[in-house]
Amino acid sequence: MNERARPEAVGTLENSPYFMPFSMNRAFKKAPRLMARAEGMYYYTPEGRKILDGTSGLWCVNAGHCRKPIVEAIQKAAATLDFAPSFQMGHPLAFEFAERLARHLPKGMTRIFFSNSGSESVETALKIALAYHRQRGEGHRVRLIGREKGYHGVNFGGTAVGGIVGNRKVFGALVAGVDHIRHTHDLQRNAFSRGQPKHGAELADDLERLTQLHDPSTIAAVIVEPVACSGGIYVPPAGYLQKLREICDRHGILLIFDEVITGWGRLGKPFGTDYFGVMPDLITSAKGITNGAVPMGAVFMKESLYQAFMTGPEHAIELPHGYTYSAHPLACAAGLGTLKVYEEEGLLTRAAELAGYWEDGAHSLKDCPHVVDIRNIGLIAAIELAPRPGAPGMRGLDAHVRAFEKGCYMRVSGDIIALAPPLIVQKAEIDELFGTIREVLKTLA
Ligand code: PXG
Ligand code: PLP
Repeated sequence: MNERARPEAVGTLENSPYFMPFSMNRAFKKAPRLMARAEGMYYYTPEGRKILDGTSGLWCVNAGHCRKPIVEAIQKAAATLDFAPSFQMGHPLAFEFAERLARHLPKGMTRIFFSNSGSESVETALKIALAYHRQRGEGHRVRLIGREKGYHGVNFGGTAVGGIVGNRKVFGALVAGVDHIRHTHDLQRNAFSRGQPKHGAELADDLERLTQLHDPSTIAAVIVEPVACSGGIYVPPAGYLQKLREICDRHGILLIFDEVITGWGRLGKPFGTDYFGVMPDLITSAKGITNGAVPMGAVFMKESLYQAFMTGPEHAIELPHGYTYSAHPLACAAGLGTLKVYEEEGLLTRAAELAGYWEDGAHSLKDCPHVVDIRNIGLIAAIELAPRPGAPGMRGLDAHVRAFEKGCYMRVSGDIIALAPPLIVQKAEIDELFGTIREVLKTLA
C-alpha cells in the first residue's frame, strides 16, 4: 500500500492526497467546508445545513442545481454512448447540440468548436486567431494582446494573456509575443457606479498605443472579458468596448470576447455581445453551456473565419487542433438538457427583469463597515472591502468563511466579494443573500 493511504487517515482530511486547485490546502484540510448535495438555489453540507448559492458554484450553475431535464439527459447518454472518438468520427448528439446551440448565438456567429473548459476554449480561440491570419497570408500577425486584471483560464496561452499578477508570476516566461492594455478599474472616478461606469472609455486607446509600439501588422488578436469577472468584477465604461472594436477594425486585428462567465444569460441577454451591442470575431464559452453539470467549453466564430479554413483540398484536415473529449456525448447531452431549461424558463433574459432589484439590494450595503465600492451589472455584483492594513485578502477570506457559517456561499477575490446567483433566483433569496452579507460585514474585524 502506498504510504499515504493509511487507514488511520480515514475520517479526517488533514493528510488527504487531494491537491486542491486554487485553494489554501493546509488551512482548508484543517477546517473543511464541504458541499454534499445541491438542489435549486441551495447547497447542503454533509451535516444537512442549507447553504444559499450566491455565486452559481463557480459562475456556472445558471439554471440552478440538479435540474431534472439535465440530470435525465446525462443519465440517458451515459447508458447509451459512453464515448465516441471525435477525430475523423462523430456522433449524432454533437451535431444536434451544435445545431440547437447555434440558434442562441449572437447574429453572425455561425460556427462552433468544442472544448472541455473555459481554459481550453481560450487556447483554442488564440490558436484559431493565429492560424486564421496565416491562412490568409498574414502570418506576420503573431502577437496576442490581453488586458491587466483579465482572467482567461490557467493554460499557458490564457495565463500569458491574463493579467492577474499572482496567477502569472510563478510560471516563468509563459508565451512570447504577448502584451497587455490597461485595466479599467478606477475607484476615484467611478466608485459606486450602477451598471456601466461613466468614465474610462478613453482607456481603450491604450490598444492604439500598443499598435504603435509593435506595429499593427504584427498583432493577431485582442482578448478581453466584456465584464472582467475573476479579477474582481470590472464593468466596462460606457463606450469602451465600442472603441476597442473600432481600433481592431482599423488595424485588421481580431477581437475575442471571453464570455465564459458573461455568456448564457448572466447579463440579461444571452451573451455580453448582445448586451453591449459590440460584435467580436470569436467568443469563448464554457460553464453555463452545460450548467456546470458536465465539463464543456466552446468557441463560437463568424462565418468568414470558418470559411478561411475551408480552402485547401477537401481531404486535408483544416485545423490541426482538438481534444480527446471535444463534444463528449455526456457534455452534449447535458448541454441539450440545459438549453431546454433555459428556453422553457426564459432564463437567458430573466436577469434583465431582476437586475434593478438586484442592483438596489447590492447598493443597500453601501453604509456597511469596510465597504469601499459596490458595482453591478445584470445578475453580477461586487462588494469591495478595504484591505486590512498589512494583510490584503484576509478580510475577504474571513467574510467568505463567516458567510458560509451563516448559510451563504459566495466567492471572494482578495477583498472583493463576487456575487452571481443562479438565474432562477427569487427576490426573497436576493434579500436573504444581501441580508446575510450585511450581518457578516457588521461583525467583521
Ligand atoms: N475565461 C474566463 C473569462 C473565466 O472566467 C476561464 C476563462 C477558464 O475557465 P475554466 O473552465 O478553465 O476554469 C474562466 C473561469 C472565480 C472563478 O471565482 C472564475 C473562473 C473559474 C474559477 C473561479 O472568479 N473563471
Ligand atoms: N498527452 C498525451 C500523451 C496524449 O496522448 C493526449 C491525447 O491523446 C494528450 C496529452 C491530450 O489529451 P486531451 O486530448 O484529453 O486534451
